[in-house]
Amino acid sequence: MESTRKQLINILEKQKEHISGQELSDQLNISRTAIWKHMNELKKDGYQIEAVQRKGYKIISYPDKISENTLQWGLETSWIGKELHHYDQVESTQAIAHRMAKQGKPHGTVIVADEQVKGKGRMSRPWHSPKGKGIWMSLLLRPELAPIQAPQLTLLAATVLAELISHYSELDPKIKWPNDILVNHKKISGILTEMQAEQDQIQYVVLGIGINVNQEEDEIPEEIRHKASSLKIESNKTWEVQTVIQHILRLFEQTYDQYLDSGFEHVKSIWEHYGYRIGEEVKISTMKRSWKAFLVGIEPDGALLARDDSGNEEKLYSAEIHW
Ligand code: BT5
Repeated sequence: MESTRKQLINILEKQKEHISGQELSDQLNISRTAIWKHMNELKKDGYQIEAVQRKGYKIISYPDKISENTLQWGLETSWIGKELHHYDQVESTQAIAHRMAKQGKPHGTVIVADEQVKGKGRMSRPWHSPKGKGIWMSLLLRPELAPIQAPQLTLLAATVLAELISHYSELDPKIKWPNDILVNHKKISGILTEMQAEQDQIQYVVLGIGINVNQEEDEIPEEIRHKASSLKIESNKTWEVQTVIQHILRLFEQTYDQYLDSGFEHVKSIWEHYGYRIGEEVKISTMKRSWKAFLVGIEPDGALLARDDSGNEEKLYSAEIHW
């Protein structure tokens, strides 16, 4: 059952003109005094509401502050973010998503935080997630896929982020295998996919997305400043975090549905279109050897395909690539 507040917001959102207190009270089946109290609460939350005598109420502007309501407002997705949890500060949205997965929360549940104090990357590396400056978000997915296909979801998510940046700015994003989004050779986003699986079936996947959005240069930790950046630094404009989250969720849903319908081929070609140094020669070292290779593209199991001078192709899962 939707809360009265949510229903009220829904009605106001659809309204082009003012709507009278009486009409709201009829539709929601609550008293006019209760409507008035809700309006005051909304104003406290940063909604600007115009109240005109004999005409009624109308929303003039929405709060800047991110909340569950404002994120869901106008989201227009069919399954992602139907259940959405927003926090001011968390240790890591990944941990919350795992907990929610175990509680049985549905496919498409989204966890967003303004700040993470123990944000993490792969192999427990730290992920810097300062307050209000970026997108720190985890998606809970329950795909009917085999565990071996899970890396495809990371690759898919990377294409969504690259497409989005490319669409909403003049920037030229690149996807560095396996999971970094670079702009002008600097990392502005990382993806962390964690999975719980039984032999041949994924139980759930927690897909963590971190994007540096509005940091200034001096807000990037000094030790990573040479290799990390933000959308703002690179584009010279401030981005509206909330709008970017909504775009990501919409495009993610669309891309994911298409992927389930028609397979990985489409994701692969978009990935390769944005792939960093794909089609170029790089130096690669593994435990066994070090050689020069031409990067061909990605494989359905998430491997990076490289070809050496004699035409031998090799699938790389973990190797040091001298980008
Ligand atoms: C990643 O790991 O790139 C995955 C990052 C995933 C973060 C999201 S945020 C929401 C969710 N909740 C979490 O707790 N995590 C996910 P990896 O490829 O291992 O990169 C980590 C490395 O990137 C670090 O060792 C630093 O060198 C660098 N780094 C740390 N914070 C950064 C930042 N904000 N921007 C760019 N680089 C960063």
